[in-house]
Amino acid sequence: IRSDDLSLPEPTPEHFRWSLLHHLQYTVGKSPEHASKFDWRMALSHAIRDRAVNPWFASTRRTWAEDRKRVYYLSMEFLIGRLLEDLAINLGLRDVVVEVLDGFGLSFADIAEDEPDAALGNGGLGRLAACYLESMATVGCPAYGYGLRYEHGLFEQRFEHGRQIETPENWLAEGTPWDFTRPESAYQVGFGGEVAEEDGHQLWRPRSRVLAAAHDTPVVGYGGRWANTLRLWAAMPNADLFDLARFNSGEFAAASEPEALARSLSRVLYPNDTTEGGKELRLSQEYFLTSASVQDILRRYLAAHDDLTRLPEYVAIQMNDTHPAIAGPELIRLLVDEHGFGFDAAVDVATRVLGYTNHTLLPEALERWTVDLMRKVLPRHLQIIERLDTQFVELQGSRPDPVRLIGGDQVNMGDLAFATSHRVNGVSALHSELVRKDLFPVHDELHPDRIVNITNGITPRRWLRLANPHLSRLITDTIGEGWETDLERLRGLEQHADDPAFQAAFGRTKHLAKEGFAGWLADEHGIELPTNALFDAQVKRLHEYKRQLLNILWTIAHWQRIKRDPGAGWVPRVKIFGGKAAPSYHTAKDIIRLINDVGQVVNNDPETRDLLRVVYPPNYGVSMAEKLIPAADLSEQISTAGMEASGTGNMKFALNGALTIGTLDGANIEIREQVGPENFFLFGLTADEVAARRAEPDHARAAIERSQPLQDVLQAIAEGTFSPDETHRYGGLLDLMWNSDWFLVASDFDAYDAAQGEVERAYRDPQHWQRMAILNVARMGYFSSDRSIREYMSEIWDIAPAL
Ligand code: 26Q
Repeated sequence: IRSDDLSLPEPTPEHFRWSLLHHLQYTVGKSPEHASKFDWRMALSHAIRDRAVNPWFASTRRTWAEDRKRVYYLSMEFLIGRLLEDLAINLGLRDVVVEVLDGFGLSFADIAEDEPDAALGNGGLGRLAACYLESMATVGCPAYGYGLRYEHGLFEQRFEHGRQIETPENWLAEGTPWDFTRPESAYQVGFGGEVAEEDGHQLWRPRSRVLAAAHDTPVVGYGGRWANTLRLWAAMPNADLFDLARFNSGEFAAASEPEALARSLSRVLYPNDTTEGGKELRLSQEYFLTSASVQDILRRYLAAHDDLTRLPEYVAIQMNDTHPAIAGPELIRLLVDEHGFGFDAAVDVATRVLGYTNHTLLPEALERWTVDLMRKVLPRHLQIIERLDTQFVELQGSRPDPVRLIGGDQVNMGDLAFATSHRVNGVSALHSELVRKDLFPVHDELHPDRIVNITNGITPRRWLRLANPHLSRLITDTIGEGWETDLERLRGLEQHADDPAFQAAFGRTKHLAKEGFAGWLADEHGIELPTNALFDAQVKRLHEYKRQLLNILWTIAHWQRIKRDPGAGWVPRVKIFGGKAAPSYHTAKDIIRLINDVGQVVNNDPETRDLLRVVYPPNYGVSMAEKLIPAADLSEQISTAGMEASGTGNMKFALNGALTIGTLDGANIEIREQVGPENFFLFGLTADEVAARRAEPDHARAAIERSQPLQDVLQAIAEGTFSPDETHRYGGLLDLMWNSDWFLVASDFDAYDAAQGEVERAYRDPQHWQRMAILNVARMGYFSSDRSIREYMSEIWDIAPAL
């Protein structure tokens, strides 16, 4: 039987209805009378998944038949969210699905909402990997995503008395319909032990081995013309780890301990979005992902080729930050120790295969592992890194203070990743420039062509078509179909920006999205919102550099002003916050609590509650973003200049017609260039000015003393206005404000206040506002992740699209 003989008939409503009932009965084991929402969701997911298989097979077969180069995207994080509606849209099945479900009295939206998010990531870096997977499938780039199949994704957040409480996330509790388990694709990953020398060769004898088992999810591009694979590794104990003798003698827990330790490699995602220094488990997770993936890549290559010197013609490996940067040493190790390569030849092949994307300049976020830990976990790799370090120092000639891959007692993973890659990229124009000047100046001098910029992008399928059906329909009605895969076509909206009828229609889509979000907030959290208000949103991980503190301090100032003059014609505002703090990041948690405390007071103030609300729905993630972003009027992108590598939330908001209030940071700069400076609320110090201001002694105190509104705000906090039961609750934050303020909240406060005044004025003129919002949507085509991926393909991977 050929696979073609099994291809499915056209997805007519009749056939799809049959398929749904078939899966309900034979996959889920339920009859329609007894099926729960969960049962229907599983049956529906399987019926849709069936339709992914043929494009998936066809793409795989073509890649083999044409012996194409493939890209392997290695990432510790894939922040996927839900998949049901994404697949339905990309396979062109959404309308059929709605119709068939309707026939059973079921709502697609309701069933889709039942799916838990796959939250296998922290934030921007993980979501970028998910957007890139979807774009690679859409543009026809043969690709695999490699990651870990965490049992527990990013923790769930709730608030108790305004404070963040974390609970374990459990997305696999009820099983996932999307993955195909591949027990036959399993690899041994070694840890610890020693390196022995045997007739001139180094031989690593690991102390223990853990099995990596593959779970595959098809990733279908828009239109269903191409599909790739997301391969997630699950850690499985080797059978010999279970000590049957101990078990039989009654030591049940002890008998299972080694098994539990092995499984811990894919147990839980680390919840920090900067580094967790010195943690053996984290390093082991990184190696587990990398080793299993590199073994799989070589196995696939050797199934069709025998000459490993030609690997770079067929394989590109992209490292998503330094988390998989052990890929360089691992590839060199396999080539030297198992395939007879000389060291230099192995380094040459590895370097031509590898690329490294940098996502951060924050010094505390650059990964470093102590030499002792490296030696303990990966002794052979340490030898290889030592040799690379020696060569790298030699390359620097007589430079007095050479850059080291191993400095003092630490292995610098950024320098290692740079030295073993043929391309290193930053994620926005400004960021790439700072990567060149501040992070890797010496590397850049040695390899002037290595650093390139690839500005981030977002997939318009999920972030416009799926998330914002009302606006999507208006766009299609106005400029026709095709913008989903050719986002520059949104330019066609420019000519309608001054048309009052179009402005009104555009305004209605925004209002519908606001009602959608408000309805969800009421159902899910019992919070009622006025939908005539300006929705002002800052949603992202909590970080001092992202300056949620600046936002909430301004909110207090605004509240104080309204109270002083309630009749001054204020624009009603809803300040929306969302985001999680790393569990051990105490300052970030204080800021969360302050936001919630301010909300308590402001929302219950009868003088102001029609004009100002502060809401902070807990557990922000991909699915909440899909509801909130289309509803926003104003997007807060207010990081200290020079600190946000790119941002991608900024792009999602602007694409959905929110105006940005923002600093000259990351991709904000390019967004402002694209949409036009007159359609963007700019404020704040530039990256250069930030550096200069930090050098001024007592800049914080000086800035506070210049600003009466800021003094009033800080005084209200100090007096316990928002913590009446505990006056000194925010002593720590206030001390930071007065005495250090590394992130220049005080220095930028007045400029931010002025920009918010501009926002207020602009919003009072609905036609003017609508026009600016339309022009934002029309000019965001550049930020499609399809554009980013095409740049990776030509600038880094040297892969031609298969479509
Ligand atoms: C590393 C080691 C140990 C534990 C955790 C980590 C870790 C995990 C996640 C370090 C960093 C991250 C995530 C970083 C991140 O999300 N960076 C963001 O990447 C986006 C995509 O490029 C950018 O848009 C954002 O500007 C950047 O902050």
